[in-house]
Amino acid sequence: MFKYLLGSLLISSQILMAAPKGYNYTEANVPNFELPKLLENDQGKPIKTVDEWETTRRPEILSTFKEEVFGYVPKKAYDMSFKVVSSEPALNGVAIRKQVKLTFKNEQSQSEVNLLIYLPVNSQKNTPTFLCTNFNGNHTINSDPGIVITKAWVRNRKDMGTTNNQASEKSRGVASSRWPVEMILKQGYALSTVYYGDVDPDTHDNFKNGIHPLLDGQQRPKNAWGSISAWSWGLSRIMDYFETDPQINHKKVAVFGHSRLGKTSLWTGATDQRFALVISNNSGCGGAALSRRHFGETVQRINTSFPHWFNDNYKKYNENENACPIDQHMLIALIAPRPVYVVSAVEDIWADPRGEFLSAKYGSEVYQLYGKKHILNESMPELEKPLMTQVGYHIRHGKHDVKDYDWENYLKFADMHLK
Ligand code: GTR
Repeated sequence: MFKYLLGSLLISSQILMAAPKGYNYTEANVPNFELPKLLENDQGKPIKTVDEWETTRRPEILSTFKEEVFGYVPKKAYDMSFKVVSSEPALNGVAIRKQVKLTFKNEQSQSEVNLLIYLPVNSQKNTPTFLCTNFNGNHTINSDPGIVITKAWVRNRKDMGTTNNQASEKSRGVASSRWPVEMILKQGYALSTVYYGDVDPDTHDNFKNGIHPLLDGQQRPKNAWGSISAWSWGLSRIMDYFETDPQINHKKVAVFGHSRLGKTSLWTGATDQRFALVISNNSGCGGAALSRRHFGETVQRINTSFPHWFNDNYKKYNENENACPIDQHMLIALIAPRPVYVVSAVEDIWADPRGEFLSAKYGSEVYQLYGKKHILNESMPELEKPLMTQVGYHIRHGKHDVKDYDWENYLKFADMHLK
């Protein structure tokens, strides 16, 4: 009994930690709302065919997301070059560790992004890959001593031995619980990863760091890109690189991200149709969760805590979600007909698991239009009972994190669609 009580105390303190006070965590308090219609254009005309979706409605929704939420990427010219820095056996011989430097340059500035690729030793040609953003540097995903340590800005964290916003040897492998590299390789996939801070450090400095000096002009309009859009831009540049690398099958790239990086993977899938499969892990507000539910994190809160993630127009919808011409089910729909997998964790109430499920469900309307298997008629599944059609969803035990259980299912889902 005592053990049980202690357990539930621990769990509730974890929930509280991850779920700030003063927000709604009660289903009964979710307001009534009407979602903007996917299959009706801005003039109220019904969208009945794939052709109408692709030529009118999809472009409408995509530009609304750019205008009102994530922002436009500036149209400035730059040169891009790729350099394979190293390629050698690693992880006790099960992998080839390849590291690639992407350089971007114009008259304004120069910027570098470092890509780490683990290829299965027995599959080094035309290999499908997961492309994943990571939170703390490539060197944190595995204790492999050969991984280059990022020189970019990192968050100061005692547990990671980071001071003065610089990473060090101490943080090698600290995030390895989220990265079952061997499991992924064994199933015939490469694992490619990039530190998101290489593209744009996640600290608000009025867009002076990362890729911004290369592409931004003097003035930033209200619809200028925020950091999520910048991180996505970086993933698209890595896709440009993949198109030149015969070791990677660029037609079979699954883009994956957790939390803010799950928001990023969804936006990447929406903006760049070269990505074959999209995975959002615990992406929450501004990701898979429906904003109109006002459950857990809200638009106002996210725009206040992270004013640099979205564009300035998005702030119009602080405590005013119903005025927004889109909601997040439309982000899922932009990925159609490509497979998309949305994942929640039951204790991650800040991210609104039910809202994440409902986006996948309602976004399915467009998958249905394509004649793909979808989850439009499903109700929220029980814990650890994944739904896997062209649209996938699962909710697992535990908190805001990435677990082996999640990866086991990503691999199943990828096998279903990419093999
Ligand atoms: C939280 C934020 C969430 C989520 C998370 C993360 O603080 O409120 O939207 O993005 O950070 O990325 O870990």
